[in-house]
Amino acid sequence: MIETVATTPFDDQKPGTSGLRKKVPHFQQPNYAQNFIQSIFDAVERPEEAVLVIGGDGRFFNREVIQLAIRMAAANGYGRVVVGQNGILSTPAASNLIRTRKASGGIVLSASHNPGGPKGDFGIKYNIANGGPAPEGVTEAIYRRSKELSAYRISQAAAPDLSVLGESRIEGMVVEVIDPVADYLALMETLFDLDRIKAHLAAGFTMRFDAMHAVTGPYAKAIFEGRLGAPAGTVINGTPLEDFGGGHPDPNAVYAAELISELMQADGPDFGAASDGDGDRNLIVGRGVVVSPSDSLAIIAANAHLAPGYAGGIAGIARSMPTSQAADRVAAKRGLAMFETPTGWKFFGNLLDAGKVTICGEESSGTGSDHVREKDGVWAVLMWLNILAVRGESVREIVESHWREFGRTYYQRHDYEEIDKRAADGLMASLRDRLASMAGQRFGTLVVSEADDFSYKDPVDGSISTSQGVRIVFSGGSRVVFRLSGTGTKGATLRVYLEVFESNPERHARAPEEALAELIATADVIGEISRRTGRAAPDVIT
Ligand code: VG1
Ligand code: CO
Repeated sequence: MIETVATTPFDDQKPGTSGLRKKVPHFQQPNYAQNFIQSIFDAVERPEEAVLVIGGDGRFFNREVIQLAIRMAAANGYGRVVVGQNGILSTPAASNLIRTRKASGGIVLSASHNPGGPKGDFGIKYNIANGGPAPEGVTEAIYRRSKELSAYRISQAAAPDLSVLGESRIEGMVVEVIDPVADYLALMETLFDLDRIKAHLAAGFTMRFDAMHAVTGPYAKAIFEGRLGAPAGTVINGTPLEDFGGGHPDPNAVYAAELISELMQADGPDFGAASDGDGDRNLIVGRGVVVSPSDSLAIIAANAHLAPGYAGGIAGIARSMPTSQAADRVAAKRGLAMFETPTGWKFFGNLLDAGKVTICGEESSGTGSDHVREKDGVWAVLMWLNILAVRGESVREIVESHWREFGRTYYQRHDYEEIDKRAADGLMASLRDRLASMAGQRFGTLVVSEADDFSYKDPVDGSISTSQGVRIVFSGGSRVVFRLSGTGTKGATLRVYLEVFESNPERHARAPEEALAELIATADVIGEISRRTGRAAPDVIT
């Protein structure tokens, strides 16, 4: 029996950088999740009897919302739902399934790297038929619908048991419960020389992977310990938990500190990696060296041809605007196309679909390629392993030789979290007001050469996105970028991105904080950060 339930709209269901993200209690308000899911079903393009992929990162409240989504899909004319066993699907695995199963879209339940549990964060993200995050035109349509919604449709039947693989029906709709890893592993087989990596591991190369009690646990165990034969225990924190074991599933120097400290030991593993809540981010560490995500993007772009799936070379590279320009230097030297997009993976979709780029990346630990339409944590780890197996060098040797060839781009991101929203808006407004008069101003040894508020015109569909972050470029190419996060759930988060280029190899061994010291001080002067936020230092440096 299908029921139509009367509801009243919420006014805060505007998706941010990556879907709708709120605290769990906020999502638990009566009809809150139902309204948003109905708004998706009403707003998106889908044929009759369409296929819908549903999965999530296993965080608290996933189970309830997956049941709702299945019952609502059955009441809204979908023909088939493909769902991961126990509701588990990493974001890249969901993207892959949407593509291979010719689905009209997918719903991914995740708040990514944000903490989980009853007081933690929850999120709902919609991906379109190409497997990628809904572009702004679609998220706007969903938001508009959410503001006028008066009813939602739901089946009164219970959703099937998601622990059992196979097909069942609810109303007329088929529910297909699948192994979340199998299709994904099959895709990785086509891209990488897994046998060669396996041989490299068998020959004594050692690694550690921290799944942070999040979604990549089952993937990592099946791929690294299963397919590649790494010893049991290679994957740590490999069981997905609803609250991520009380941790913060964000693979950076702060939350993956234990993994990093193991890799900094002289007798530590050769290679370490971690992924985030929903499996789309990656951290790459070598013995004695943490690879910055911007460098990782550049190194992957320069070496991708060593993996069989990319042996023909890559078409081009795209990076989000705040990501360092290290990848641009690879593109320039190798004669590759280079694109600079706003923050968020949704801006890469058109470039990938049009074949303009093969490799994409963001400074926030996101790297990926045209194999899916999301960033992909396990993919990045396998790409590094493939490169390491072929080159037979250490991570440190690969990083240092990259710097010698292309120069080193010192980089840091400083986050000021949960600051007062009005203070944050005031800071950005003041910067924007001063942009026109900034060029030519001198701060210590730094002279501003250009200053603007980044806007982007999509080269494929011509859509324009404005106010994507304030960029201040100094003569010599150093850069500071200011932007507000679009994924937080409390107050505002100010992100300050800093980079300095160094071509001289004799100056490549400095600590980033030393190389960036003058720029950091200048960013505070220009952005009036401490004065306006009351903070003497950032909460997180990555
Ligand atoms: C952050 C990152 C951005 C990333 C987004 C989603 O957004 O900066 O690069 O695409 O998270 O990543 P923001 O607006 O907070 O800066 V994930 O792993 O949450 O899907
Ligand atoms: Co994520």
